[in-house]
Amino acid sequence: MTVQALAPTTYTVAPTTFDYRIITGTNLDLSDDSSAAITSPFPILFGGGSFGTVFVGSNGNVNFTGAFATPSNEPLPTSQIATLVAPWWDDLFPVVGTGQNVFWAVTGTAPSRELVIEWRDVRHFSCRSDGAATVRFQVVFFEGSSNLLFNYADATFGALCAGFGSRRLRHGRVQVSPNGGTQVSFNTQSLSDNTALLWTATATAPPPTINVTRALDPSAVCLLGARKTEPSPCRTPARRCQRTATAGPHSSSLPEVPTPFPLARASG
Ligand SMILES: [Ca+2]
Repeated sequence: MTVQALAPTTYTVAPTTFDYRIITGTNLDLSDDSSAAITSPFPILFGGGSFGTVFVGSNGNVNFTGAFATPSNEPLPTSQIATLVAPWWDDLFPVVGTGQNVFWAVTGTAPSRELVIEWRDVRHFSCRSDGAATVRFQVVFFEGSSNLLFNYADATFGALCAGFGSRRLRHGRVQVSPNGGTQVSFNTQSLSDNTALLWTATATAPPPTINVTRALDPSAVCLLGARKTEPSPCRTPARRCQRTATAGPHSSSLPEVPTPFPLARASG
C-alpha cells in the first residue's frame, strides 16, 4: 500500500474583501482564561495536518494540540503550544451566561462548508468592568482547503479600554508548528473595523510517499486455533502450524491456510 502524507505548509497573509459571516451559532459560554473542544463535521486542514477537534480559547485563538488558555501572548513562534491560529491572542474576557462570549457554527453544504468561530463582543480583562469596551472578530476554516480567513467587525475596544492605548491590541497571527509562525502584528494596533485577512497555505515541499509492505505472519495465524496449554505450537514451519490449527478447539472457524504462506504486497 502507498501512504500519501500531507505536505508541510506555511502561510502567507494579505488583506481581502471584508465579508463577515453572520451566525447565530452555539455559545461555548467560556469563562475567563478557559478553553473548549469542538468537533468539526469535516476535517480541518491546517499546516499539513488534518484535524477533527478544534480547541477554542477564550483569549482569541484556536489550536489543534490541546486546551490552551494562556492570557499572556508572546511573539511567534511560541513554545507554549505546537499549533496556533491567533486572530487576536490577548487577555480577553468573555462573560459567562451572556452573549458576550465565543460562538461557533458550521455553514454551507458539503463539500464547501465553513467552520466559523466568533469572539462576539468580548471584553478585555484590563477593562472588564465596561460592557461597552468590546471587540468582535472571527476565524473561518474552509472544507477541503488549508486557507484561513480572519474577519474583524470591531477591532477597537474603545470606551474604558481606550485609556490603555494601542499597546493592548494584539492580533493576526498563525503558527503551524513550534518552529514556524507567521504574524501580522504583535502588541500594535494594525487592523481596523471591517477588515479581513486571508491566510493562503503553501506547501513547502512535495509530500513524501511512503511504501508499505505487509507480510502475513504464520505464527500469528496459527495462534488463533492453538490450545494455550501447548508450548508454542505455532512456530514455523508452516505445515506444522496448519495441522495444529486444524486440530485445535476452534478449528471450525479457522480459514484454510495455504502453503506456502502468501506474501501480501500492495503498491501504488
Ligand atoms: Ca482572559
